[in-house]
Amino acid sequence: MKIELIDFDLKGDERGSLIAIEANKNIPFDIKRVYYIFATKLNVVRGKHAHKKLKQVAVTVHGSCKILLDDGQEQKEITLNSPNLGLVIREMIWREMYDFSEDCVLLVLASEGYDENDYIRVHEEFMELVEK
Ligand code: T46
Repeated sequence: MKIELIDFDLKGDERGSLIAIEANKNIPFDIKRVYYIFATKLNVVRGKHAHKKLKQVAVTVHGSCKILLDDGQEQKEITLNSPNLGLVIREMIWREMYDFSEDCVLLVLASEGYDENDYIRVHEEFMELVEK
């Protein structure tokens, strides 16, 4: 599985840093929704699902966490610990997020609005679909 990481261009000067995110420029889709995950409790595993259509980019704008990606054949663990780095999570990829630092703010840019019908929440179902 190819891991797609976006290295955001850092606009830094003597005042500090700025990163600009733009749909179809440094993000490979139209951004229809933005959400962020924070104040995650110790030892919590979030995610544990795949999406049928949704594409996303995840950025730890503060702190760190780990993300496991599973395409049905291979699993890879990515540590996100920089606001400079965006992880692309495409459709039909099982994801789990864990080892959140106390101060982690995980920003997620999504290609579609929220749709519960787009979620695959059972791993066996996900495996059946990817094997088809
Ligand atoms: C994903 C990973 C990376 C909404 O009402 N609107 C939203 O846009 C989202 C994302 C969630 N919700 C509600 C649904 C649940 O009642 O917020 C609650 C927590 O959502 P969930 O349990 O799905 O959160 P995670 O962290 O397990 O998964 C989320 C995204 O849902 C998912 O698409 O890929 O982050």
